[in-house]
Amino acid sequence: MGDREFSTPRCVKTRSKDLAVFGGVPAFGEPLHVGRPEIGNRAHLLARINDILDRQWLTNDGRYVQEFERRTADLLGVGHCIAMCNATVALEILIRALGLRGEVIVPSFTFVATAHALQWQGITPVFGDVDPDTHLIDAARIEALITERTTGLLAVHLWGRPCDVETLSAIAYRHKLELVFDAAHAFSCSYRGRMIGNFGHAEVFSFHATKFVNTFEGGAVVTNDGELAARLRLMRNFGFASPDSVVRLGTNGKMDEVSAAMGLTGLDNLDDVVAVNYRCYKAYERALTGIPGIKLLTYTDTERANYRYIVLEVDQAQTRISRDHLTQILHAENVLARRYFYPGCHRSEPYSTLYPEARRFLPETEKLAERVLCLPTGSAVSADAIDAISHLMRLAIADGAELTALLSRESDEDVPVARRKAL
Ligand code: T4K
Repeated sequence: MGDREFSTPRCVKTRSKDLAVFGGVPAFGEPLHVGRPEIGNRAHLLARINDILDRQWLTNDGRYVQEFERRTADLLGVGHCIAMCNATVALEILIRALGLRGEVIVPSFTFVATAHALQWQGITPVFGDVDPDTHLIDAARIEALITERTTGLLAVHLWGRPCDVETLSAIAYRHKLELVFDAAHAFSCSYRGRMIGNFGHAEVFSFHATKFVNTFEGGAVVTNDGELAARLRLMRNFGFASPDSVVRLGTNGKMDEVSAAMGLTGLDNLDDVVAVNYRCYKAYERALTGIPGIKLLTYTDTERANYRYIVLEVDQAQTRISRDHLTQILHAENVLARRYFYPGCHRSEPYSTLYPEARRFLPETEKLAERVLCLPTGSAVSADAIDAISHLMRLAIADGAELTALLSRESDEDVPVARRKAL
């Protein structure tokens, strides 16, 4: 697994007055991040980087990028992998290569890059609501959004869980729309036993540092359409067909060699990372069981998953403490939980100004944006840390109403001490 950095809790708290938000000692001495990168075998990575330096070939379709593309395509059983500098640029190049224009239907409950990739090219993202159980775009509501300007569907396999590909494909076919997937989270995941990467016209992965396999920064388009793949290769390299021949408009979307070396090291390590993530997921499942108002998003055992995200929903009606106050409490304990994907693209700029009415049509997105919380996982998080995080949540929820009252109160005094005295 390479370097492990288990963060051990330094104390177990039994009373909510000892929480760090009230001035107590933080349960963890070091911050526990969501999205901590997996480094893999450092010696193998450094050997590859040394080889790159010795060869003096640093970028522009080098041998490590080619190997990364080949191994990725083999792993997914897909015809073509075109590695890029990040997933946002990969989405932009793909959207342009397919000639999308007008309006494209996309979920709002996603990282803002999904919508930006469209808007950046003058395409209107039309936000579709999500299914409250899966957090994925609700296929049943898509047809109502289609107009004569709609040219495509850009669905997102959020948290690595597969969209309803079959229904989306049928809609796309019926309305002659391009179907593409933002598969940023879904590397090494499957839909009905087939690897993600094989669906729609093309799919886009992210290999950002925070992702399941990382290349520091990086992304890729994968597709089974050879003609599209050739176009994408030209477009990611300024349109160069050969050294002196530019045959179309292009940009610089290339992945460099050191990034590919990191990606290859990640591919070597892939099964170990899945095993670690799975253990963490199961440990959270056990530890969170029975906490009222806390629901852990589940992965289907019949599909291949990477278990990269631990996603909770906080139902304040039961916890009597909001997701945001819970986040505040965890942060004070050095557990840097994240509110992905708050507040939703439609409430972020430029969309909230351009489409101020969007929220009225996105009730499930609005609810989820208030409820979802992602917890730290992966090889940097030990079983003890998971127990401690779950224990902190249990403690906070047991006194939910009192803590809500205290945390909502503003004071000019030393706030943590004043709050502690009040308990
Ligand atoms: N589509 C979807 C559905 C996506 O989720 C994303 C990216 C994209 C498209 C676009 O992919 P790229 O163009 O990025 O390839 C982070 C990532 O920057 C972003 O890639 C990712 N999604 C998103 C979900 O998370 P932020 O704004 O949350 O990043 P930041 O800096 O707050 O870091 C996140 C957490 O990771 C923190 O807890 C710190 C930790 N971290 C981060 C880095 C960079 C580390 O521990 N080490 C690190 O090196 O967006």
